[in-house]
Amino acid sequence: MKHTPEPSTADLDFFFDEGHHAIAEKAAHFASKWAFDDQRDEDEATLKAVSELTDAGLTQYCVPERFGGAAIGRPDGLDTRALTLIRESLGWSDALLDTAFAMQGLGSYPITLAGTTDQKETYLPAVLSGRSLGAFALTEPNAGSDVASMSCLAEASGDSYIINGQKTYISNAGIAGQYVLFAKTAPDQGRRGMSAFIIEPNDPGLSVDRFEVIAPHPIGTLIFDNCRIPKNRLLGQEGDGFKIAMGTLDVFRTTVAGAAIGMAQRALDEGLHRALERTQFGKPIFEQQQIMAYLADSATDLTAARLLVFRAAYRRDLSTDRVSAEVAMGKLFATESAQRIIDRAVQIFGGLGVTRGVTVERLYREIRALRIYEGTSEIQKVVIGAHLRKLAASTD
Ligand code: COS
Repeated sequence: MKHTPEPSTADLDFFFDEGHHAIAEKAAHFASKWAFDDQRDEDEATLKAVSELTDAGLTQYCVPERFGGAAIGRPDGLDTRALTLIRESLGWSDALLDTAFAMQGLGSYPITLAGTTDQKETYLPAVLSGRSLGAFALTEPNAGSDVASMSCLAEASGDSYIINGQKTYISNAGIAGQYVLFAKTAPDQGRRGMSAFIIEPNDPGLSVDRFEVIAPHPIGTLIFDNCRIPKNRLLGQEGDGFKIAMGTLDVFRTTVAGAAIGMAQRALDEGLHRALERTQFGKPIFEQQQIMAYLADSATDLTAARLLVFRAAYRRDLSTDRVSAEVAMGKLFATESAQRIIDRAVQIFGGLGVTRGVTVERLYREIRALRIYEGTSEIQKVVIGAHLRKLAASTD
């Protein structure tokens, strides 16, 4: 069995520039050294992850070159291929490690995208140095896929905004150094009434309620009770919130797919090794055609996923067009196929596959959320469908 992740730059070189190979190697090396610990405290493990990812030079890809980040891609943007390659290796290793990395990007990219120079200079260096962890607060108890139906309210009052409402399923809740919050400034205007803000952990009126998920990492609900923030924490203009959120997800949905590919690769490695080692009916179970077919299907799924995902990342980096449909296809196929690949690996392991502490059992829990967060599989199909409708209209 391979003990290191195998980055996608090896055989998909047509999608990559020279710098990508070194980034992928660095991430793979880091991921293979990182030790998973089942008994850990999630907050401490996340802080340790961010600190080590920073020291290893990986989080520099979460901040644009113009603000001290890595010199790759556009100087004022992020390189999707670099982020996706890094998450591929981190997903192979440990979902908490992957989430810790992803949040440094997801929780700061709206500032990169829409912040003033002052806002960028205040928040991005802290993300870059690992001093500040990021968080992205979009979802509410009653507004998940239907983002525009959110009810969290930000009312202007003199030189402040007063915020009331709740945000839930927020990774890094309680340990983030800055939260990007989406709230309504014009509640009667649907998505056009959404705005984005930067919230600091000590803002008066903010509290956090934590809960646990099947693959533990720091996550919880943010409660805003007359939370007052200065007006200069608005990102972009009032009403820009929906576009900032969608523009951010266009980058990070591809990286979620990268993490899914890494998890799937790990499951395929584990399943193949087990199938070759485990003997039943007098021969390795690999020789049973049903098991061989599982592995063949998994290898084919994984290869197709890698092609779709890195095509989306490549298009996002090189094209100025919206690439939401390609991104959606990548996330949809990579997360759904990773779930199938991991499920087959559990099946190959038999009873051992559902035993606590065995890697495929952990992967089985880790992959599940990726089909939901940053847009469910069903929402990805809505995005692809909307693209098809638009194509049909443009060729009529
Ligand atoms: N970049 C820039 N602008 C974008 C954009 C993007 N990626 N995606 C959409 N927009 C703009 C559109 O151009 C359109 O602008 P105009 O109003 O000027 O025409 C506007 O935003 C609305 O776009 P669209 O019509 O596609 O939005 P819908 O309301 O039909 O659909 C869905 C939105 C359902 C796709 C969206 O709400 C969604 O992605 N939901 C899932 C949310 C999610 O991922 N939650 C997870 C939280 S993070 S863990």
